[in-house]
Amino acid sequence: METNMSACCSASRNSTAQAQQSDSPDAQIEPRNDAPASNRENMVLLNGGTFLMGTDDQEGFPSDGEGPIREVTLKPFYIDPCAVTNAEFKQFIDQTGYKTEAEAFGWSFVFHLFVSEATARNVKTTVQQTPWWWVVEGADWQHPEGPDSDLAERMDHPVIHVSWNDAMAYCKWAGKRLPTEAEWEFAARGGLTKKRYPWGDELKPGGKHMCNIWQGKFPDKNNKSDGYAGTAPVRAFEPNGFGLYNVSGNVWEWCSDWFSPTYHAKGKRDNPSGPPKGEARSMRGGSYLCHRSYCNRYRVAARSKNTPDSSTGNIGFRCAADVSIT
Ligand SMILES: [Cu+2]
Repeated sequence: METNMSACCSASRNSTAQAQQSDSPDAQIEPRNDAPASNRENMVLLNGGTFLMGTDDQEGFPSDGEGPIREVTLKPFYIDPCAVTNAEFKQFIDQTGYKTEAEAFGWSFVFHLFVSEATARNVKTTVQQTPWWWVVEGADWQHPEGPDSDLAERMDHPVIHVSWNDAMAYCKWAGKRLPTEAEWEFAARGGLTKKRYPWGDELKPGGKHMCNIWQGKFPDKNNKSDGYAGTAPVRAFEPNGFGLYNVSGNVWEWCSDWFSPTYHAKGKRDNPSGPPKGEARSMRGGSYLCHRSYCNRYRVAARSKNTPDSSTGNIGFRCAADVSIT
């Protein structure tokens, strides 16, 4: 089961696939006129300092490189309280005309239960190891379940079907950047030490749902007892101690680091930013598809990865920014 466990929550584009796009997707992007001065006020300023990163939790996946628990020190930084929404991403697209990689490739990965009968007839490819991921032509951020879907009632949900490269382009426009994995984990912990979740060690304190994950039998029956089968609005559920929403569950969030399961065991502990190169970028937080029986990665120390041009219906991002020294 180990293969399935490590792959259940994401699917990657085959490296042989070629997008009809110039080599650097964000090459044409100019920062918006009002960036960055006007867009810090809605961000959360975190003081950084030294915290305990990683876990040796029995529920964890040591092969993902969740451990060892180590002291990591961070400079102050800003981070968004929420993942980037469809409304915010639309503003970016409207101002720049940027074409996402899902649009350039002409398809993205959609979870099978969301695909309409009409769209399903055109699906030719599923992912062998993870057959619940379907290659849906015409699926992109504006059409999350394929060409016959839209964003109605979901403008306050996180944007999905965005690749790491797309997220970087958005950040460039917004005058922001992606958080490092260390910043993401520091922020997600909300000031707590060595806890499993952003709110503590118990998944449902007092029986209360704290995040958007899978309930039921994965991958065929989602009971939706947390209220959602797919994405939830970015401000659904309670924020953590730092005022961040949905760090656990809802959508995976891209981080700036290259992913390595081992690098950080010896790598630097002072503002670490990951290995100098790699094949996949780190993602954090887990998604609405995560379930304890399969992919228990909505824990705050859990990690995953995907290639920078991959997009799925359960990966989004939130932005961070430097604190300028004056
Ligand atoms: Cu998962």
